Amino acid sequence: MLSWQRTAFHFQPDKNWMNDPNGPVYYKEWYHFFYQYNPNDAVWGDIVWGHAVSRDMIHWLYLPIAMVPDQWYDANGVWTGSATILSDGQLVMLYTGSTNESVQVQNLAYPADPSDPLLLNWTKYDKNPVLSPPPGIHYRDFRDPTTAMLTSEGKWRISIGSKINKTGIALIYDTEDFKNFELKNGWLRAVQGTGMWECVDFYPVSSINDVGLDTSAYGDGVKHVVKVSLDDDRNDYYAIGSYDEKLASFLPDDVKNDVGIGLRYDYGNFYASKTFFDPSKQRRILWGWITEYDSECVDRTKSWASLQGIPRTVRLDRKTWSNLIQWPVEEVNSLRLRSSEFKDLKAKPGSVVPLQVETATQLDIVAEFEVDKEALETTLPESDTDYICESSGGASGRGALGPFGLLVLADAGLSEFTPLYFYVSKGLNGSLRTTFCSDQSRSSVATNVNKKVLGSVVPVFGGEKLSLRVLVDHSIVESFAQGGRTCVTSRVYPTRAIYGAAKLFVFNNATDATVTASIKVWQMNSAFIRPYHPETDT
Ligand code: DQQ
Repeated sequence: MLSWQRTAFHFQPDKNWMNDPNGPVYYKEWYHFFYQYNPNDAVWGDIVWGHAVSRDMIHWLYLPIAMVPDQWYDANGVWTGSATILSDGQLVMLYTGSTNESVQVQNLAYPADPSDPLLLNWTKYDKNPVLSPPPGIHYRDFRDPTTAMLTSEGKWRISIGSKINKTGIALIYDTEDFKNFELKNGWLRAVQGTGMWECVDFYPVSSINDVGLDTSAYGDGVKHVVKVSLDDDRNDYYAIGSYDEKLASFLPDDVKNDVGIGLRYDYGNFYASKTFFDPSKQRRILWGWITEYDSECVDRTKSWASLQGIPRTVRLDRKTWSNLIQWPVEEVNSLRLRSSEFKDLKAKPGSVVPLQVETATQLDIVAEFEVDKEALETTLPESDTDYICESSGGASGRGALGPFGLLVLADAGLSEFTPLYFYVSKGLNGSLRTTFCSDQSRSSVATNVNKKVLGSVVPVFGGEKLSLRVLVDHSIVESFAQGGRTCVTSRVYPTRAIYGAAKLFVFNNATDATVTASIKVWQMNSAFIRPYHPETDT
């Protein structure tokens, strides 16, 4: 049923429900990926830790379930947690258990056999829970421990998300053994009005080069990122700033972009994300859960729900200094097959230009757009400089200098299509502002799916062309604008633009400017994602 919606190179279980990424880690030459999983249904519930391993984060082997709710302290679910590799190479896992009375507590688990590269068996510490909600914290508002980082005193420090009234907070604990913890005074950060902070992530990024940093890196040339998943609006927000290790507190560089009120990893569908440091390639990798935008009833019909985004490298943008750069891991390029190239293609105002590619359901697209210089100079300032994707009317609303971009997962008659577009607007002072949007309003003739226009402003420097990378995989479209400064993930459910009927177009709906596009399109192979067979897979 609805088999054309199934993705081909994104990680998802063979059936049923999946949500948050848990404890991603590189261990004995394997990438381990754990995830919130319901083994019994295609909706949330009965949560266990699913487990898969990979050599390259693209091809996966499903392993047996790693942890199930078999103790009073996780009877209502083995919820989200994180891995920490200790200085001697030992691996520890902290996770939230929802107890038999639905109290949120933190538990310790570790590999039953640390010499097993596949980490097939897990032992839960016999004195769990190691942490219960402290005074003043509601018993259902205490979850999702972070990967630990070392303090200058040689202790391990973790953060746990919570809230007090409507103020989102990140509690801080220090520990020497992951069994006994000391609650620090104050919070890593607290922001009024942001509600419950789920899945806090806290990590360093280099301000001197593009190399990823170990989670404990601190000092000169290091900035810090705090990410929270806001339960109230189900989006992932981050802030870049400074971390005072002695005070155990984080200060954003720009309070307007404080934690939970400013920047988002992704302006589409992306939640409960988590990063980890990959020592094999000196990079920080970001995993994010992509939910469904259809109904539970349909999910049950197709017998699966949700997938993980393509893992992304994440680093500081050392051109803007104000945002992160996210980019699909380089390993995804190994799926590229045949390519088609379209150079200096002119799209006149009001035009739609078909691109001759084979099937257009599994693609990696790299595109550059240049707006006619004369139009940029002569266009009169507009009043709508604060173009907002959500309220813009999408790709059919016309301005002098936009929208223009691609139509993906489109059928020949354009009864279904998903525009990914830039919109350039000129302010009264002559300055240009660029927005990137993904318009789901006409992705499907089905009525019971999300039809929002998603996106946000994207920083563009003088001399830069507008650039876009898009991964299309049947029912997911991941867009990385301007090298990964602004990212938007859409779930779309075409009913006609499927299999061989799916096409790709360039469009320009600006009224005053011709756009020149150069585009390279690769057909993408499917990833191997299958169960592990001990006899043949060792
Ligand atoms: N999902 C987990 C929680 C977490 C939430 C439960 C975020 O630990 O807060 O499945 O999606």
